[in-house]
Amino acid sequence: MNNFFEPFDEPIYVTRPLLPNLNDVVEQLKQIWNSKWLTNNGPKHNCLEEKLKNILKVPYLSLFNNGTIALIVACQSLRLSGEVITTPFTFAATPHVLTWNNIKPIFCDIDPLTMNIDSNKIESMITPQTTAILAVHVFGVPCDVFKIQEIADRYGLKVIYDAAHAFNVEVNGVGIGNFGDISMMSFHATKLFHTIEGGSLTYADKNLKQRIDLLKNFGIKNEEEVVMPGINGKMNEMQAAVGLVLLNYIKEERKKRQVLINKYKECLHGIDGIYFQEVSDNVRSNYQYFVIKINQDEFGASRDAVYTGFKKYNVFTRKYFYPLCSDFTCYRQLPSSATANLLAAKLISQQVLSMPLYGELSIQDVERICDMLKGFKG
Ligand code: T4K
Repeated sequence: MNNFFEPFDEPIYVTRPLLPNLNDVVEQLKQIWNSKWLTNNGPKHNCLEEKLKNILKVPYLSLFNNGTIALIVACQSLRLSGEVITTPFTFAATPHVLTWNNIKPIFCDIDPLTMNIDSNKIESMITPQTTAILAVHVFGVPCDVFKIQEIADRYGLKVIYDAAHAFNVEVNGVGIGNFGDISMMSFHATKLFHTIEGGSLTYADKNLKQRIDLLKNFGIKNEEEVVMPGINGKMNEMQAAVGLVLLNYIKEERKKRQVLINKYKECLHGIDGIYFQEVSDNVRSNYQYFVIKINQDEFGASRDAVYTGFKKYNVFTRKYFYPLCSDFTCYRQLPSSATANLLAAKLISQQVLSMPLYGELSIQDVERICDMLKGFKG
């Protein structure tokens, strides 16, 4: 492989957190100091919850200290048990949440174009033990939400969406958090909108609000009544304050990322063996990730060679999501982890590469990264 380029002086990571003006955060912190109210449903927490409900166009929302705890509570709140059908092409948190609920993850293959759970294969994975489908809007691209709901309704299953990547995504103008019984969004530092660590559950069932809010606060109803075995899932006031400040920045950040993705697509268009994730026209994207697929036979170099090659230029792409969760030592013995069941997921996990994407990158940086990629072509 020839290379004609100098490495970047500073490392280029797959992402960098969106950081607000420090003075704005300090102002928020002063208010918290004065109030002496640091956590447990404080004013910042409640304010952020209200604002996010409007932005995400959802009727009910509960904030959490991170997305993983939120997802654990989502399973608890719907009283899931037995088996839940999910995707192996996701972050470790997704199947782990099932395991923490004493539920067996059943891995279903993915659609190679969207990289989401293949809705045509879900039905064949249903058994008498199945209680739900836990699908992931991977990289913020929506699942086939209508087909999944139709299957769930036919079999009496619950649907939870791991929408960790899908903050403010919309389908046909409807907030993504409205689909299924419950959706979880992550507000981790690596996300478009973040609270350093954090997350939320959104849902349409009014009755769930009380149950979810009890579950995230040890099940404490009042000073003398604890009504269920809850956990500590509360978002504190500092987290909420960072979120409140960042709400003023996300529109601009989303726009910058859109421009960068357009540049990536323009520079990489027509290169043999480079493919993009498919997104339907009815989707309002959040531009959370930019992911390419590298077909080794057509490109002349493997995904791993490209990943390693980039490092020499101080560019740190990521192989999200390799290895598949079904290949983790804790899951590989499951019958649904068999390669024959997950042919598309296996292939995609070997081809996929998450490219650097964050508002601070310049157009020139993207052009340079694309030129490097072209230099790896065999
Ligand atoms: N479901 C799905 C589908 C998910 O993707 C995730 C999380 C969850 C559930 C769980 O949600 P949370 O419980 O996390 O809310 C990162 C994130 O930590 C994780 O939240 C995210 N998914 C996952 C896809 O990416 P790592 O292990 O790859 O992070 P790390 O530390 O390698 O960071 C990636 C890059 O970001 C670094 O190379 C540099 C940059 N970075 C990172 C941090 C933390 C910074 O520049 N500053 C920072 O503070 O998991």
